[in-house]
Amino acid sequence: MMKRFRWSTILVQAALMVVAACATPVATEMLTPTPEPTAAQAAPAAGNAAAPAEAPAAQAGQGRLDTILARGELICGVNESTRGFGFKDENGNFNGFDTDFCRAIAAALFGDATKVTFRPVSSQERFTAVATGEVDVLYRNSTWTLTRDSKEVGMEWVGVNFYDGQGMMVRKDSGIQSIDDMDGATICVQSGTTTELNLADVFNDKGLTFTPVVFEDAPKTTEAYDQGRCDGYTTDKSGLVSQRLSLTTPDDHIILDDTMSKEPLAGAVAQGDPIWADAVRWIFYGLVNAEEYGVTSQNIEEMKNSENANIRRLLGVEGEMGAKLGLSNDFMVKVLQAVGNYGEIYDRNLGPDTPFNLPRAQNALWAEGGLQYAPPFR
Ligand SMILES: N[C@@H](CCC(=O)N[C@@H](CS)C(=O)NCC(=O)O)C(=O)O
Repeated sequence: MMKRFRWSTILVQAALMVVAACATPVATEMLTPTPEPTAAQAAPAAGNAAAPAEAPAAQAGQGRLDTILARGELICGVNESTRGFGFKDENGNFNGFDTDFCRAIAAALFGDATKVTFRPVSSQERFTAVATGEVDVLYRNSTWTLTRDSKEVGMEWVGVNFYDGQGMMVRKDSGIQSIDDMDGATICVQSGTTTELNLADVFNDKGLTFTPVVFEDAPKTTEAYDQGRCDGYTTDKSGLVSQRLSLTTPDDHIILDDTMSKEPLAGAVAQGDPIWADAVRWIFYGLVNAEEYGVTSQNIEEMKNSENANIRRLLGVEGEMGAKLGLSNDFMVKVLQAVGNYGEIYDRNLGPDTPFNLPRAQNALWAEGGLQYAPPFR
């Protein structure tokens, strides 16, 4: 049986965190919500705003992988205000679960995880940044959907690194216990997200009315909710755990048990360059396989002597797996030395020793009842 994600437990633990996540309230700026659309108007295309008509194909004769190798560094589109996932600290350093996947790619390509420039991208602009080639890859709590996988948005998705779902935060003293208690509610939500679309779907399905108050970024959305302008605040549950910490009194707020959607958060590259997409995809699969085979950042040398053929292929001791992808055969050795396996990345950013202490839940390996399952290196 799969373990249930216990958001109430997480909240208590997350409340210990002092510094705000996902949003630093904008103290001086006027809050200017975009015109409040009706539920029906809120739905079309908001999750795919600013999408280009078509993704550019690889430059003549030179694919993205070659371009990046020639450039000598990776450019990775990330979040800068979601602590735990993608966050720019006081010193300008980027850290978080998503940013470690960027580092993994840099390690695979250059044997050096520092050869990456992090480019913060907003919800609205992220897919354009990928499709126009401004960034090589996107790791920014982005949900894989059909439309975003189509020519309309032009993404190629490269493996779900975090299975999430949309949630709703409300004030504890509101008496609200589930979304069913929210008829007529005003809900703070961020534009350019699946969140905005799901909100309309869920309330419409339940026959409930609501008024969305839409903001362009997380800090503005959080501040508006904190000021009491909305009865509820909705985004990915991971985002809510982060956002809640930036409220004046986090303990006064709860995340409801309702899960409003599936939010498979994944890396993405531009459509039209399967060589690059495969390289990124198999770096991710390598991280998951490494955890499955018990290969960690600490035991690589020992594991190179393993008689298990899966491990030998993963570490490039046997076979030519890297060469088939245009990478060195020991690319996963470099990745694992730099960032560790999937489980190590998870634990370092979200695990028991972090303020989040998010249970692996759906993000456990398939063999442990979760959904993380990587095809074989052979
Ligand atoms: N997974 C959803 C939501 C992603 C999203 O943009 N979430 C917000 C709420 S935490 C965010 O990351 N905001 C960061 C910001 O605006 O700085 C999607 O792909 O549309």
